[in-house]
Amino acid sequence: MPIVYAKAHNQGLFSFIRSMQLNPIERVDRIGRKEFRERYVKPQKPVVIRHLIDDWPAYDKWSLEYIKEIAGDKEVPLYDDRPVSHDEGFNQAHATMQMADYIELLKREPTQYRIFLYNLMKEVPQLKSDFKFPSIGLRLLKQIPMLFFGGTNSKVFMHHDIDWANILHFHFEGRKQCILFAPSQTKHLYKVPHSLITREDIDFDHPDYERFPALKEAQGHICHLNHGETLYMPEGYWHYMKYETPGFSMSLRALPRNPKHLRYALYNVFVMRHYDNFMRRRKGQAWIDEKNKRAILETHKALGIA
Ligand SMILES: O=C(O)CCC(=O)C(=O)O
Ligand SMILES: [Fe+2]
Repeated sequence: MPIVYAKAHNQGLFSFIRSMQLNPIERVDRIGRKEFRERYVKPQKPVVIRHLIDDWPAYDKWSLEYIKEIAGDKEVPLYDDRPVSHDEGFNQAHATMQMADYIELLKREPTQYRIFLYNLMKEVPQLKSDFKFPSIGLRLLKQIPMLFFGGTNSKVFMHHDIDWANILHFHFEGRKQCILFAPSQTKHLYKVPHSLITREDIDFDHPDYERFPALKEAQGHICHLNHGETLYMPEGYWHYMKYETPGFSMSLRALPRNPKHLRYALYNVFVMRHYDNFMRRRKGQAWIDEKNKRAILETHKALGIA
C-alpha cells in the first residue's frame, strides 16, 4: 500500500490539500552487483545506496569549497525556474557566472540559479581521479559524468532524461529531496507533447488537484539524499529534485536495455528535439502554448476526465 504523505497545507483558511501518493524509496547500506541486478535493475525499481562510494577520494574531498578552489575561474552556464519560452533553444542556459561567484551565491542566500548537466570534468580533468565507475552490473558510459548544482529550495522541474538511461545519481554536501515516477505513470502526469517535461505550473510538493485531478491517481516514490548517497533511477523515470540546502550531484548513466526504451531515446535525440526547435522557430510562443493546452486535454481525454 502506498503511503500517502498526508501533510496538510494551509491554503486559505481551512482547506486541506492532500499530497501525492509517494512511497519511500528503499534504502540499503551496501549491495553487490548480482543482488543489485536482481532486486532493482531487472524489476526497474529505484533504490538509495548509502555507502556505495565511501572509498572514492570524492567522498572526503568533494564539497562546494573544494569545487570553488579548483574550478573557481570557470565560466558556468546557469538555469533558473522560468517557464520554457519559444525564443530559447531546447535546454538553453539563462545566464553565466564565474564558478567562484556562483558558489558564494549558493552559500549566501537561496537562489533559483542551478547548474544543470554540466560537463565540469572536461574543464577540470583532475576531478576524474576522484571517482570510480562502480562495478554494480550497469554498463556505465565512460564519457559523460554530468554535474548539477543548486541552492536552498531550488527546484529541478519534473522531467525524464532524453536518452531513457539508467542513472546513478550521487549527491554531495547538502540534502536533496527526489520525487520519482515510473514511465507507467506518465498518463497521470500531464506530460507536455514533444518535450521531456510535465506541465511547468504543477507544484509536485503541493499539487493543485482542482486543475490537475489526474495527479491524484499517480503513484510515485520519494527519497532524501545526503552527502555520499547514491540514488538509482531506472530507465525513463520521471524525476523532480528539490535542493533543501546548497549542494551538488553527479550522474553516471547506462543506456536503456529495454529495446522499446532505446527506440524512444533514439527518437528523442534524432527527431523530437529537432522538430520541437523547428516548431518554436516557426510558430513562436503559440507552439509552447498549444503544447501546454494539449498536456491537459490529452491527459484528461485518455483518462475520461471531463
Ligand atoms: O538534481 C539535479 O539538479 C538534476 C538531476 C537530473 O536531472 C539527473 O541526474 O538526470
Ligand atoms: Fe535528469
